Amino acid sequence: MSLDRRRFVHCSLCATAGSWLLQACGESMAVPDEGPVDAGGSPDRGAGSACDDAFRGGTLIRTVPFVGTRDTRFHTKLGRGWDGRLYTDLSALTDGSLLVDNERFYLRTFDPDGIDPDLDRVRDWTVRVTGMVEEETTLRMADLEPLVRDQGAHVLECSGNFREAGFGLLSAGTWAGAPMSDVLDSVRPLPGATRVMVSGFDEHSVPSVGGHSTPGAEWIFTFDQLRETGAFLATRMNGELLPPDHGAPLRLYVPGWYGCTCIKWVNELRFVDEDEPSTGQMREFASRTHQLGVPTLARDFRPASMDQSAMPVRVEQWEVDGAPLYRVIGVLWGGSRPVQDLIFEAEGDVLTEEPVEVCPPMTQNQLWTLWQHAWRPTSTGTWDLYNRVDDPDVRTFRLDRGWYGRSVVIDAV
Ligand SMILES: Nc1nc2c(c(=O)[nH]1)N[C@H]1C(S)=C(S)[C@@H](COP(=O)(O)O)O[C@H]1N2
Ligand SMILES: [Mo]
Repeated sequence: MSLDRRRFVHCSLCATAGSWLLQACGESMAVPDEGPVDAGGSPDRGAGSACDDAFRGGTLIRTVPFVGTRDTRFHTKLGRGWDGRLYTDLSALTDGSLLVDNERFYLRTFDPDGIDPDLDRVRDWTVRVTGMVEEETTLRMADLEPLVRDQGAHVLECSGNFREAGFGLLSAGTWAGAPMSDVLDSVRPLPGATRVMVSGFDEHSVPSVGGHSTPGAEWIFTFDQLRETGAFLATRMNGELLPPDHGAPLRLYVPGWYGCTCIKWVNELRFVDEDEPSTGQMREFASRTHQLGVPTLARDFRPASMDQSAMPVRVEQWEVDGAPLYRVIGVLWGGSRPVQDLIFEAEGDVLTEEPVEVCPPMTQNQLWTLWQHAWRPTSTGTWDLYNRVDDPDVRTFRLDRGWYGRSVVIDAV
């Protein structure tokens, strides 16, 4: 078993178990703080036809399925309450369809049945502003509405995204919402207040099976983290009012951070100081957001930002000039600046590494960028596919550990 293959097997456990196992894979856990994430970029055009040269005049034979994916029903609501999931089929991403509509956008936790069904959420929802403030107040949607503006297209990923579900806990959409910086400006914190705990409604009548999800959805941020990421309280998604399952009427969105920080059904902003303990939600997601252990204080959590990530989402078998040629299509997302040096790694009998020409190039980090690669495997059999970024200045915590590795069986070369 080669080193890389072992990396794959190890980390497939990590991704599913998502606990201390990850740390068994990680050698160096010391990761510096992430800088600000660009806000306001525009959707990328994706892999355009100008990049299809290697396949021009060829014939598409078939789409090669990924192995090791459970028989997942995509775009279907599965389970209930906290355990409610909807997995997005990423293989459908193509030129010009980089956004996922609201019915297909991944779900992690369904609309809580503890919310009064007769409540008019837009009219009567309240957000309490509490803790270390000069005066505790209550915000209504009508107070936030004047602050709402377009926030552009962003990708959202569950930190517990995993191979067996086709990495379908990942989607992208356009958002509108009230900037947290404006909300912070409207509050007078007491001296000593340095952080905000954002809480969301989280009462479901059916407990999580096996206690996978613990009640309470709260994440604590420094004021600077909320300002610098361009965090906002989202009211709209893909041009529509936020759907109930996505947190209606109000959810936090933290560009560039994992979904577990993007609290849905927000109902409280609590101002706290440096001694505030971490929340149950933060502890539940500590390993999946690559913390050092499970810090007991909020201040010892590092930003739950997404490092630069990449993976194949579709492999097509073509016949070009009488010979098989494989078109590997993938996405690049996360990170804090566009990368130029993407590598495609295929590990079968041999390990091959080939530079990927991302075309059109990656220009922003908010939305994913499509890439494609013409691949000629040297032998039939099982191949494990990975990406790597050939730039020591780009942090790739998960890529380094094979998190997004995927496998295909090649039967013609
Ligand atoms: N109140 C509340 N907010 C929550 C959660 C939750 O269980 N309860 N799950 C979080 C997690 S883990 C993720 S990945 C995202 C998922 O958002 P989505 O279902 O809109 O895609 O919501 C986050 N916000
Ligand atoms: Mo998540």
